[in-house]
Amino acid sequence: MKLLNLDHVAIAVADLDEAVAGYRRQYGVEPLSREVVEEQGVEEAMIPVGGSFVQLLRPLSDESPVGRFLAKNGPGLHHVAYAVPSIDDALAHLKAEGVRLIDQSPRTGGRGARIAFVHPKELAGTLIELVELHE
Ligand code: CMX
Ligand code: CO
Repeated sequence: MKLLNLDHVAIAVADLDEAVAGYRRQYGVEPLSREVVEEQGVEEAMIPVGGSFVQLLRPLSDESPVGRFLAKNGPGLHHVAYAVPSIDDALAHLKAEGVRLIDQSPRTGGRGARIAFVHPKELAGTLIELVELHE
C-alpha cells in the first residue's frame, strides 16, 4: 500500500457558482475543470492548490450521498482523497485488512479517474476516497 499524494479535499456546497466565486474573490484561485459526474450524483469544480485540489461538490439530487450529507450537516468538509499508484492493489490490501469498504471495486470519477470510497466509520470518522489517475 502506498499513498502518492493528497489528491483533493472535498467540500459539499448547495450553490456551486457561489462557492467558486467565493474562492476566486477571497483566495484568488480558479477552477481547472468543472464537470457533472452522474455516477457519483455530483457536479464538481476542481481548484488547484499547489500539487493538490479543492473539490467543490454540488449534489445533483437530495437522495445522492452529497445530497443526504448536506441535508444532515449543511455545507462543509465531505471527504479527503489520496492518490494511489494502483487502486486494485490498494483495495486488495484493505480487504485483507478487513477494512469496511463502500466500493468493493473501482468506479469512474471526475477526470476519468478510477476511484473507490472507504467507509467514514472505519478510521477517524473520515470518508476516504482512493484515486488512481491516468498518466
Ligand atoms: N464524513 C464523515 N462521516 C459521514 C459522512 C462523511 N462524508 N457521511 C456520512 N457520515 C456518517 C454519518 O454521520 C452517519 O454517522 P452516525 O451513524 O454516527 O449518525 C454514518 O456515517 C452513516 O451515514 P448515513 O447518513 O446514515 O449514510 P448515508 O446513506 O448518507 O451514506 C456514505 C454515507 C458515506 C456510505 C455515502 O455518503 C457514500 O456512499 N459515499 C461515497 C460516495 C460519495 O460520497 N460520492 C460523492 C463524491 C464523489 C467524488 O468525490 O467524486
Ligand atoms: Co472526491
